[in-house]
Amino acid sequence: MSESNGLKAEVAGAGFAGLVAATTLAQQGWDVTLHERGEELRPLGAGIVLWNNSLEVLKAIGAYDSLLPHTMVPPFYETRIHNETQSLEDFDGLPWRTMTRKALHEALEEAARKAGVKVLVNSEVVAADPSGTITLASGKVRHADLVVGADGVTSNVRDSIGSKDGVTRLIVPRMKEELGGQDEWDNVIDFWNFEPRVLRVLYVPCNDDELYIALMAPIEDEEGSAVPINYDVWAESHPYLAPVLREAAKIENGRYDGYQTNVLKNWSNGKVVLVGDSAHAMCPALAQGAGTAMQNAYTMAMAVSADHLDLPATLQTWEAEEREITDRCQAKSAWYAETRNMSKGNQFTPEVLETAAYNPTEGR
Ligand code: FAD
Ligand code: 5PR
Repeated sequence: MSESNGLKAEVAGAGFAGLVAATTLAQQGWDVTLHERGEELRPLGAGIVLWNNSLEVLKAIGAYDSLLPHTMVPPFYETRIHNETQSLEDFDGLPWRTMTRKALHEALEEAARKAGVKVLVNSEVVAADPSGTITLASGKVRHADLVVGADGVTSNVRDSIGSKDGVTRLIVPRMKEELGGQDEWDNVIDFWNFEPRVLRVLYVPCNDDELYIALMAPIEDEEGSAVPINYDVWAESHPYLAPVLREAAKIENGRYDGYQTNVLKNWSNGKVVLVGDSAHAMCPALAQGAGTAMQNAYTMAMAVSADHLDLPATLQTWEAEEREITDRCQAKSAWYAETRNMSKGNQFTPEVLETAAYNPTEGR
């Protein structure tokens, strides 16, 4: 850990973006307070796929080693239409891993605490000012050299657009034997069914015991988007997944989320900067929302630590250097969500994997 640099940062939101920003800043010598409006630190959602860009960030901030035992690298990313294999992709050795969001969150929380980040729960940030102040729900005003808004897509959804599909995400037991026991059940399998209705199951093993499933249905399909999930509807469409769907139907507190994306003109204003979903929420097709959130949280924290004489200018330079790759990823994700073209298989071309392959820690 570096010596104190005498600078103070206030970070709003303890999601993946806020935890990475806060930890990196603290490791670089900042006095960091992280505000979480919830009563405890915990992730929303179920499982997650991470790629090289965010895995490198986790290594750089010392969160990788404790996370590793809770993750896996599935042999293939398989895509099926009506249960017929369209493609088996392994990304030519590009690093990727699956895990539960809980495991990722715990590893990041541990790194934040070790770095000396002060975490305040039940602390909602209601406003921020470009001069470097935040106002809490309690009415208290705090001053800082840097304010980081990492409070997610609902913080201030500006140009948010709805989309035609959405997903219910759940963690269920692996049940590899019940599914038949073959090695194919270690793959990520993206099961796309279009007839007689659009019902897709993305099957993502996270470790020996836990399976992440994302059940996608159009927003207007009341049965397909129902929570708890409608077992009969899903099992009729995907009978080979019956044991897993039976477990999924027992989960009462799931949620169906429509895809959301937001594009901002600028990611910063004065001493206030946005990172993660508050700046660039994206459709999940390419599994890069959290990856780009961590990537940008890290590069922002490193940039302001290297050059803090004129922070508003540093933030603008950082955005100019780092923004385009995220914009491209966000646009591609939106296109895939709109066209459902991931179903064709073999879509993870080098161009599509541009963000996944990026190493934000190189040269820093
Ligand atoms: P969030 O996770 O939303 O965290 C925001 C935090 O701020 C929360 O803890 C919240 O309680 C807190 N907060 C909110 N408002 C305030 C406030 N006013 N004051 C204080 N605290 C506040 N990404 C991947 O990389 N791989 C995937 O496989 C993947 N799959 C996805 C699947 C789906 C269906 C969806 C919807 C997204 C997926 N993503 C994936 C994207 C990923 O979930 C998000 O991009 C990521 O969680 C964003 O992190 P964040 O920290 O910016 O925001
Ligand atoms: N990829 C991943 C994912 O969790 C989802 C999607 C794609 C890893 C879930 O929504 O396209 O919906 C997707």
